[in-house]
Amino acid sequence: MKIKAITLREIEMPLVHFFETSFGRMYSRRMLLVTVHCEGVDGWGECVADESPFYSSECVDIASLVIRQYLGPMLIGKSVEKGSDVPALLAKVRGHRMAKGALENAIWDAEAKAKNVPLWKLLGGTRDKIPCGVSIGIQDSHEQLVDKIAGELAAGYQRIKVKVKPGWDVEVLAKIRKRWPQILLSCDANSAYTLADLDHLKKFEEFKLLMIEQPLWNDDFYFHAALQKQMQTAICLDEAIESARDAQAALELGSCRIINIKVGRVGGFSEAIAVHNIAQKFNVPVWCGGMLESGLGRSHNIALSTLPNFKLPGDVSASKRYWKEDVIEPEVTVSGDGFIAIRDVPGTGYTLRPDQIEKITVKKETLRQAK
Ligand code: OSB
Ligand code: MG
Repeated sequence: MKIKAITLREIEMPLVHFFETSFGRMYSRRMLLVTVHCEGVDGWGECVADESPFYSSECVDIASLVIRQYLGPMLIGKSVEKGSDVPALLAKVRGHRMAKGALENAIWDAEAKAKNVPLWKLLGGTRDKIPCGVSIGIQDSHEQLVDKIAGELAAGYQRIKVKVKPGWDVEVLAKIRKRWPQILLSCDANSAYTLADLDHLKKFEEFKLLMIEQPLWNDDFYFHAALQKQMQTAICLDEAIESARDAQAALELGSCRIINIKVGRVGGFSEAIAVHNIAQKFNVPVWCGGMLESGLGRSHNIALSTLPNFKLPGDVSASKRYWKEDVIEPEVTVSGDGFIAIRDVPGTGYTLRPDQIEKITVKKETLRQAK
C-alpha cells in the first residue's frame, strides 16, 4: 500500500456528562483524527491525546505539529504492507506515542479493509464478545456518584471504576461497598498519591477492590513496587506503562499485578500487542483502558480487547455514555449482561459517518508529498 497523503482533522465533541479526574474536569473533548490515504483505500486512526498535557505530556496541538512536521513526512511516499511495518518507519522520533499510534492504527485499519478481514482477527483476537466496565469520574456529591453507579449497574456493566483523589476516596469507597458488597469495584487515582500516603492507602484494603489503578507518580515503577509489596490489593499500572519494555520492567520489579493497556499510550497496536504478550508470559491479566474516545478510537479498542489476555472488563463502554451523537454507525452498544458483541465483518465493523464528522470538524489539513 503506497501512502499518498495524510489528512489531519481536529474535531470537538461535547461530553454528555462532565468527566472529572484527580487532574481536573472536562466538559468537552477535542481530538485529532488522521486519515492515511493509501492507493485504493483510506485508513483512519484516532490520536487519544487530550487537549491539555495533564494525563500525559502529549496534547492535541503538539501531536498535530509532530505529525505535520515529522511523522507525516516519514510515511508519505512510502509503501507499507501492513500496520506492523509502521513503528520502524517512525522510530527516529522519540516519544510522541499517541501521535504515532494514530498513524499506525490508521494503517492497520487500511490493511484490514484492503485484505477484507475483520481488524480484530488481524490483531490476533479470539473473543466474540468483550466484557465491559465503566469509569466514573469525581462528582459534585456522594449522592450523585451513587446514583450514577446504580444506573451503570442497571445497564449491565460488569465492573465499576471510580476516580479517587485525597478527599474523595475512603469515605466514597465505604459508601459504595456498603450499598453493593459484591460488585467488581476498582479505583483510579491518576497519580494523586505518594508513598507518604501508605497508611492512608492501606485503608483501601477493606473495600476488597479488584485493583487500585496508578496510585503513585505517572512515570514510576520503583515506588509502586514498594507499595505493592505492602498491599494485598492488586496495583494496576496505566500511565507508567508506555512500552512492552516498561511492562517487563514493572512485572520483574513487582510494581503491579494487573496492566491497563491503552493503545495510544503505548504508541499503536504493535506495541499494545507486545505489552499484552509480555503480561501473558508473567500470567498477569490486562484490560483495555479508555481515553473518552470517539467511536473511531472506541472501535479500535474493541478490536484490541478480543485478544486472549484481555481477561478483565475494560473501560470500553457504550457510545451513549459519552456522546449525544457518535461518529460511527451503528454506535457502540452494550448488552444487558455487560458485553459488546464483536461484529464479524471486514474492517472495524463500524462505519464512519462523514457528514457528522464534517459537522464537528474545527480544523482540517491534508499533507502531501513535497514536489
Ligand atoms: O486514567 O483511565 C484513565 C479518561 C481520560 C484520561 C485518563 C483516564 C480516563 C478514564 C476514562 O478513566 C476511560 C473511558 O471511559 O474512556
Ligand atoms: Mg487510568
